[in-house]
Amino acid sequence: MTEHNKTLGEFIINKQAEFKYSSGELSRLINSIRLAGKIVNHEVNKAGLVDILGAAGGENIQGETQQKLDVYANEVFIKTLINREIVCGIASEEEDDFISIKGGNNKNDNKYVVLMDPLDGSSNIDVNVSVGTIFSIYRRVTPSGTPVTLEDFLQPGNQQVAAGYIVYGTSTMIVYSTGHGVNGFTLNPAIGTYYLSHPNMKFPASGNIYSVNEGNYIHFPQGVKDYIKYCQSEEEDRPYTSRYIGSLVSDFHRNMIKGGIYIYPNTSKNRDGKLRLLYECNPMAFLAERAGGKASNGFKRILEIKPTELHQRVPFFCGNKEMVEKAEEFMKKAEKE
Ligand code: AHM
Ligand code: MG
Repeated sequence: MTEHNKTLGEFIINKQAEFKYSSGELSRLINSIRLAGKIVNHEVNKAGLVDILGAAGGENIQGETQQKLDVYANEVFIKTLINREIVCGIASEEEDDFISIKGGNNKNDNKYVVLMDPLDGSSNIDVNVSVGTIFSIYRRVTPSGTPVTLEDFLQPGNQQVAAGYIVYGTSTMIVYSTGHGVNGFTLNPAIGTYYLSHPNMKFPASGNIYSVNEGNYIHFPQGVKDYIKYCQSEEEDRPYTSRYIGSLVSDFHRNMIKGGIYIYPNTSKNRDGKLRLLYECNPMAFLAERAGGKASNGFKRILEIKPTELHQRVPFFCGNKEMVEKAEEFMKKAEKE
């Protein structure tokens, strides 16, 4: 069988032995995420039919109340994860607090915690632009048999055992890593099967795309302003191309394939930027590093930041290693001046 004929199901089974805690539970956990992704994909693809099927908050023709898609995605992922009895806790962008989950025998002996953004970039749905799900998986640090605590969720990103995203785009793809490389699978919607379409994804050696919301330029730190001017200057292989979808998963996905940097910096209005450390930046940073890229807050590695709050925000510079290092150089220089 060639790599490209391989389905995600087969790939998970083949790779299970590579994983250091290979009890099969992590494989089942990834399986439940791929299933929830299919359900959400089905719903996201119907979003344009809102006038026919009913808007969020209203009733559809069957008399069912329509939910906002991000709330729907949150419920689907939570239900699917709870059903498998592998996860002892879930934190979500859609939930103020974490959820504690008991195992099948009513004991607190499940091993994994999942942190997720069930539908990132959901404001893009109304205009038919790609959105995504982001997930991050850790082993709990508190003793098995006790309920999970905040400590299980506030682990630095370098403790992640797996992370990934689903992009609901022109095709639906799941891209994830359990620590050994990053692999991408494309959904064949006709038969509901994901195929390995992007084995061992790597950022190209150099990149020429920068992705940042330049509308906020006036509020950016001097280092980011200087880096943007550098990207736009006519020297060597520059000016670079500017591409910004405003959907982190899609911007990251494009930059990993084509070579680029994504920046959501701190601004004079938002001291810590906009993106969330635990379920947006850490999983993307984990994938970036596994794909030969880099992720930083402008000064230090994202994966080494010790979280203090579930929903904490962090400035985010992520993409080709060289490009992130260059941006860091400008940040450092501007700080000294
Ligand atoms: P969300 O979690 O509320 O959807 O916000 C996250 C999104 C990212 O996907 C995207 O990169 C960013 O917000 C865009 O923000 P902005 O519109 O400020 O550029
Ligand atoms: Mg989000």
